Amino acid sequence: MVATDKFKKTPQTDTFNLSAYLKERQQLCETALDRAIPVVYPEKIYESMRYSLLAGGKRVRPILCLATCEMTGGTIDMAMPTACAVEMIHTMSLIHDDLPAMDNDDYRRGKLTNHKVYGEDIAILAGDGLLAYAFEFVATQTPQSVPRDRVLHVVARLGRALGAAGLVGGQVVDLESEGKADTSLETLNFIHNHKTAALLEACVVCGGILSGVSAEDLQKLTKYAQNIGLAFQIIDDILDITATQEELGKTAGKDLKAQKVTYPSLWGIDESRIKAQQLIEAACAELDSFGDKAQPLKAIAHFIVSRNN
Ligand code: GRG
Repeated sequence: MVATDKFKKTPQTDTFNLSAYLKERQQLCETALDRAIPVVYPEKIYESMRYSLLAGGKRVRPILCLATCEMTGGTIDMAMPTACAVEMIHTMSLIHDDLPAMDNDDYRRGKLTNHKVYGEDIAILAGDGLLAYAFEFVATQTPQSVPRDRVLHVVARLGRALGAAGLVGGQVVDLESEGKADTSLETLNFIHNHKTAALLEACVVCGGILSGVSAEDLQKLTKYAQNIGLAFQIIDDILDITATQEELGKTAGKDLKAQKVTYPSLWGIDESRIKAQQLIEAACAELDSFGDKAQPLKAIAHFIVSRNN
């Protein structure tokens, strides 16, 4: 995908041009993802996997993984296979989330959803294919210069983030909460800490694991990521109310229709924005000890609350 102007509202500082940084990183990720999955027999499944994977998301997750690895002394090459894997996993979760049995959506990333184009059977399998390939890709494509125990650690960390202790668990409670106006803040936090924040956390933490960070720094990265993860979801909830279908690339106003309790439904839009901003400030404070090297991750955190899609 050609880098678009989707980051044009990104905040700038005198010393760090986030728009340029994001566009460059986005392009690196697009190229790597395109190369990662060639179309071979049986073509239909590879085409279906590529249809959603290359449909032009913001690539926040792989960029977080690359940025963390670099900030902590590693290189883009060390982290690129894991960065591709987290985008494959994220994409599979979107494909399954959009299925009629779950959120039942017709549009995603500005295009018809996978099951609308390929049918439910192939969409389920495309998600399964992306999930399995993500782990294969990390295990086989991470450069040999990265010690194998780090690769094993990444595989385990990703697995934990996705299963019943992570995305899957969050999705289950989300499905159970639909239409329940008495969903508590505690339940809402559980849903989004698992459904959204767990993968964002894994992206950051895995970037650090690949470069071999200390346990102390891993703890700081974890706190940074948990804070941006929750802020990401608060903004997602706000955008569902305030943004158009064109801006979002998916159906807008779905939470209200599904009678879902959201952060803005509990706190109002203004208060939700304040809370998201506070989470971003707390996230950035965790990175102070990394000095100037933390500029990209801090700027990405601010982008998360200023984005319009
Ligand atoms: C992972 C095994 C496994 C199963 C998936 C369906 C499911 C279980 C979980 C749902 C997870 C989900 C869809 C969470 C929502 C996360 C979210 C805020 C998505 C939007 O992310 P953006 O804005 O989207 O980064 P783009 O398109 O830019 O990548």
